[in-house]
Amino acid sequence: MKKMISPSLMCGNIFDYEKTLRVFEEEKIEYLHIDVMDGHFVPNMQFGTDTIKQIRANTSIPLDIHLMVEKPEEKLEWFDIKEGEYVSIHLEAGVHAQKCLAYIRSKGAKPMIAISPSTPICMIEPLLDDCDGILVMTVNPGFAGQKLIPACVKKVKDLRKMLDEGGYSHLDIEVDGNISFENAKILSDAGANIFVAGTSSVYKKGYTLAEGIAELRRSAE
Ligand code: S6P
Ligand code: MG
Repeated sequence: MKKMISPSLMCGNIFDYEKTLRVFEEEKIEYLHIDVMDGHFVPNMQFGTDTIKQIRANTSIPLDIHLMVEKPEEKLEWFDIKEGEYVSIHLEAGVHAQKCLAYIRSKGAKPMIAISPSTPICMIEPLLDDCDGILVMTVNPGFAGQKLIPACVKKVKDLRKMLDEGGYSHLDIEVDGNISFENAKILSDAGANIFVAGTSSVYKKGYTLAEGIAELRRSAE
């Protein structure tokens, strides 16, 4: 499967977004990871709907919107989801995951189900037909700069096996949280193919953005 990079915009400095986006475009990054936090599902807040619309209007990079919000079924319409974007909702965020995934797909976008570290992979089995991918959180959602929870590596491996055995090997596995150069290699070997890049790689001190991207690509191959 093609290995893809999705840098998290929230890890950058808001005053540098313009420059950051131009570098991401030059480096041909595949997706731009947009974290949305509501202060309820996670103890933090991030990116509102108008900001997302402005970001979309100012870059050709397709968005990868990670919704860490309660009751996404009540909020999806606010985002004006576009064709070709990835949109992930958390299984833990409500009881209407299937309905949300179907709505995302009806917009021509690619639905993903996201799972927090404590959620077992068997929980998403009934949703596989409704998804284009699974976002496996490798830290508890809410903040950048955390340490990867080691059990998540086995989870990715087990998930890739479950997908392969069930006829779902075409589904993407995205990993998010402390995707350092070292962890990217480990998770790539485990079966992940989309890597959310944050403070642990692309924005790492001592690297330019372009250097961080190149190093992450090497690690994930
Ligand atoms: C965290 C969020 C993530 C972070 C990313 C930060 O809740 O969903 O997308 O932005 O994980 O990267 P790092 O390398 O600082 O963990
Ligand atoms: Mg995220």
